[in-house]
Amino acid sequence: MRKANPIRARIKHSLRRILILLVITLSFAGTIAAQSSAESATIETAAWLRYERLDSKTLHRHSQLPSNIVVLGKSAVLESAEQELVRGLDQMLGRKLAVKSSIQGKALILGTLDKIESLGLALPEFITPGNDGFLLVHGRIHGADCVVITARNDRGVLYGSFALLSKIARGESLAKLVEQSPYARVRWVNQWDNLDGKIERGYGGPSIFFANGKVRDDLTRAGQYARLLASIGINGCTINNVNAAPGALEDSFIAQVRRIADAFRPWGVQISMSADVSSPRIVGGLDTFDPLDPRVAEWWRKKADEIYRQIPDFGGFVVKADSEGRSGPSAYGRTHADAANVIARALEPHGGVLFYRAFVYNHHLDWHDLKNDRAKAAYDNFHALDGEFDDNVVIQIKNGPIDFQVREPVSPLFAGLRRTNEAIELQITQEYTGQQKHLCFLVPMWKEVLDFDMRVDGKSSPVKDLVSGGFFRRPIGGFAGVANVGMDANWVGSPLAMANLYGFGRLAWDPNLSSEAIVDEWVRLSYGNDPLLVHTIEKLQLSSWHVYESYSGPLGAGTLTNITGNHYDPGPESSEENGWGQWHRADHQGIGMDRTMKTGTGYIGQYPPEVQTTYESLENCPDNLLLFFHHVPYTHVLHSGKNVVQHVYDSHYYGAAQAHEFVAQWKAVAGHIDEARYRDILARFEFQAKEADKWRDVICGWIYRLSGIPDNKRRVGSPASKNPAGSTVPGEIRGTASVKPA
Ligand code: GCW
Repeated sequence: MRKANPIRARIKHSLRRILILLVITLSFAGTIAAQSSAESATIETAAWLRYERLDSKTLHRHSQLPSNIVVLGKSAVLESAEQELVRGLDQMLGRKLAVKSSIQGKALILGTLDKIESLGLALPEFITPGNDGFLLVHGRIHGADCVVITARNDRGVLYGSFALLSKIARGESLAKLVEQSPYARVRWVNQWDNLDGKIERGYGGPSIFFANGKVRDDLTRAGQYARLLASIGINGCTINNVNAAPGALEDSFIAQVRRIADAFRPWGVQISMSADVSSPRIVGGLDTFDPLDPRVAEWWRKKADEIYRQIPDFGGFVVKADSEGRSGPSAYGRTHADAANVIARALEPHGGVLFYRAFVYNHHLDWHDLKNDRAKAAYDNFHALDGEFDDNVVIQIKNGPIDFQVREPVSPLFAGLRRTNEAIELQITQEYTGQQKHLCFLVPMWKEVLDFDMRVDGKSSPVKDLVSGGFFRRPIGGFAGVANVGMDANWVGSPLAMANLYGFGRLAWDPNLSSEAIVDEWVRLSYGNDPLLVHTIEKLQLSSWHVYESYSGPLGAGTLTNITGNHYDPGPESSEENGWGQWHRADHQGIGMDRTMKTGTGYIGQYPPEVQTTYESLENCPDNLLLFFHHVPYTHVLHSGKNVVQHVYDSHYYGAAQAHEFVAQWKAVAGHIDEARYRDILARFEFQAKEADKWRDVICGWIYRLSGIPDNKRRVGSPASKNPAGSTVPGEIRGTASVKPA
């Protein structure tokens, strides 16, 4: 028998203790980690509606706020407003509002204008809030000082309630009266959700609406989404992909969609659906979908009646036709106006609207023909039909003539429809702008688009006034943003990318807000008021579009990405020699699309005369759109004094260096934000910096191989450089005519 060794026994005992301690420590640490990541997921899902507890100074400032809330009137939307105020003030100020049914002393009063006026409160004469607008005002009612939130409709009261909460969260004073009205009636988001639960160009996880061909049983996230949308004034959401599955219009499916409408209704957000124009044949079993066939008109009428029976506040349809392989009126030799009007007439008795997308182009264009130009397609297809669309049709036009590139001129069609309603389509989801893996705050880009003056009839006519309907005095108009949120805790796949959803809503409400003001609101609401954190995130966001552009799409050449593949990696050669028309025509002599009237495709002729003058000549054309409008030799000297190829080198090295700077800037906020979110965002910036290096090397190598002109700073093309003969980094592929973009 082996004798027990006391020393060994002691060691064994100690080891066991260490092991037990280790297990306890690890599992405890695990709990903390799990807790903190669960907490940070909750924070991210709350997005800009966190209602974080305010510091004591701010708490003191609001000590005079009433402790009672009285809601005049009854509706689901008013109830949401009441609950939101109760919840928000409790979380931020620790003040539990008492819900009262009548006014006794100081109160926070919510109600539509007629109700408020009946209390004898004289509202300032000049205040005439438009539909959905609101008034936030102090007033004496029954001898007591009250805070009043009023509007023409319940939705306006809800918007006013969110505005009050936002002011409190950002530490703003409530002393001044606030009157706000939205710029346009249409403030919609589009979701490109497929019924199987996948989202086209969605980077935030699966659909919040659909799974396995059905509407999800649990629509909690849908309700939370509607609340977020309402808080920024969005009043409509198209729930399914514009590449619409006809099955979405089956009666059995509409019955399911009704549940989504129910989840959205308390937030004043109408739902709408994308519809395939061939539905009368595919779903309805007719032998045609010819828009001029009375049986087709009858089918749409019955379908609309059925939808409104189930969803009385249904918004309408969005249609993509004759585009990228979708069916369309061309099948019967009919026009887009025919196709739009037949559906619009079915919606009209119910107050519904038909959005018809202008994104119609031939994707089998002959690359060899120098006169061919995809950019001309929207105007060519729709301008001639101006005045032929019914009053409840809106033509939904992408901001640029190609497809959400990192920089494009504005679509000339905005100025080309005088007797037709229009809406601008912006892309919140970052398809061509880094797919949420790169930081790219798009509000500054959208601002440039919306502020661009089209000089219609030689008058000031910024795009925002064309799309709102203000300039041409149209009954409907506005903004549609492709949001594509998903089930991820942070909705879009990256916490900082939520600034784009917030910014879209704020611009749709008021396009005159500055990018700085918008990002400041968003940061404070989402991250609190720590000065260093606020300053750092604002700086990062505001520079991010230019940085992304400088390494992915210089001089207006379009995003030089892999267009026949993932739309993400660098792949400049994939644009050429195929029918998709995203060409930049780079060869050994020069680069750029000649779109001039004199020698090129004539695209510039689609703009009003003053804009033509800006773009037609090399002297006037801004550098940042040079290659969109002109084909020039690589040695062409820009307004900046550099030649084209040197600009490409410099901008790529600058952009990649800036992406590395992002990492350093972010590191400065350590300790100013919870550890989980700090690390998550740090990892994202580190990844982006590596990706920016890849972009730099691929694009610099590509342009060097084409031009043969080395970098005068010896970074590219000289034997001593890191990139001597151009890169062969994976992701650079040659395009083929037959491949459909992924
Ligand atoms: O750019 C293309 C996208 C497609 C999208 C299409 C469109 C929904 O790559 O994914 O399809 O635009 O806007 O219709």
